[in-house]
Amino acid sequence: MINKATLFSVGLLATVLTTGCKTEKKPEEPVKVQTVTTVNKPLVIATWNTPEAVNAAAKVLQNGGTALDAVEQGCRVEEANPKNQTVGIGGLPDRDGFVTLDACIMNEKGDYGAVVGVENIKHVISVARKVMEDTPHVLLSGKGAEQFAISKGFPKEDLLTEDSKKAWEEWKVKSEYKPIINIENHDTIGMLAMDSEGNLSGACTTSGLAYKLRGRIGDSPIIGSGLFIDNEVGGAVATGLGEEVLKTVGSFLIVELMRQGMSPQQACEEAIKRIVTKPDSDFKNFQVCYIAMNKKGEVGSYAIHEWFSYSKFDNNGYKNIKSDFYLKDKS
Ligand code: SD4
Repeated sequence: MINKATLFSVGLLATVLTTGCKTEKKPEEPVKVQTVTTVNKPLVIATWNTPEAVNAAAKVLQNGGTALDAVEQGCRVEEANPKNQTVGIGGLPDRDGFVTLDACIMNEKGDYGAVVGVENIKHVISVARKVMEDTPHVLLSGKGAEQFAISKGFPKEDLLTEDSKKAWEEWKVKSEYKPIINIENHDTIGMLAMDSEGNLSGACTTSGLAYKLRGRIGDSPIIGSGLFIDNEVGGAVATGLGEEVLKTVGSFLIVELMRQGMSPQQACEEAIKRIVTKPDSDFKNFQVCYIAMNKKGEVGSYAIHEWFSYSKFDNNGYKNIKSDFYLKDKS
């Protein structure tokens, strides 16, 4: 998982400028410090087995694009995929039959934009980016977010596909209102990328918990919970039962733990530990998974339960990584 071959070296380039003029001595130029990274780039990781999305993001990076463009383009692939019932068009609705989407994006400067509870607009990740870049705000919700998207030229469309409608109608027969994520059935896409400049960005997009209460918002669009980036340190993104991620501010926690010296793997494990060791934690009945990347291009991942996997693209190509990174001792 962790690329031990990754090298990270810092070189000092001192530039001494002379004016050739003895009478008029220019102040000495500051020493220029150049960071030389040989990280295994381009580097993209994402939750679940999402080859199309990750390859699309990698292509942006290979063409010299920024990490921000890469994560946006990658997430758009899943938003447009009607077969992914946790993201974009085809997302499972809330218990009243409305598909409502949440998304956020964060760049290397620490800027962030998000939308929550948006109906009728498929590419909410791009709306989130517009919030970040074109408004003085960071978070728009519901109708206002939809109006904003329409004002920016996003098309309005019905997001409830026949398959998702059918699934909702079947669910309604029993109407089990317990908001527990089935451990095998969630595909929110959270993505982190590092570009050729070594800059990090991240994005996360979801229709949230299937059959949620109308108005419910999870972790995915919330800064520090579903996603956090600090370009000095690294980034983290979550999937799973959002309430638990929100209560532990999981992604921010992981980045701060990496800042203190933990590897991405150790930091993800610690963030899961915070959830499962809470008094009366019902963790045997829900799933939370994290992925993280640091500035050296090391990555890590940890989940409460089995069946989580993540996607990685580096200069060895695409890989879906399903290894042993979940809590084994559940006593
Ligand atoms: C949420 N974290 O809304 C999201 C759900 C999720 O794959 O990750 N689904 O709580």
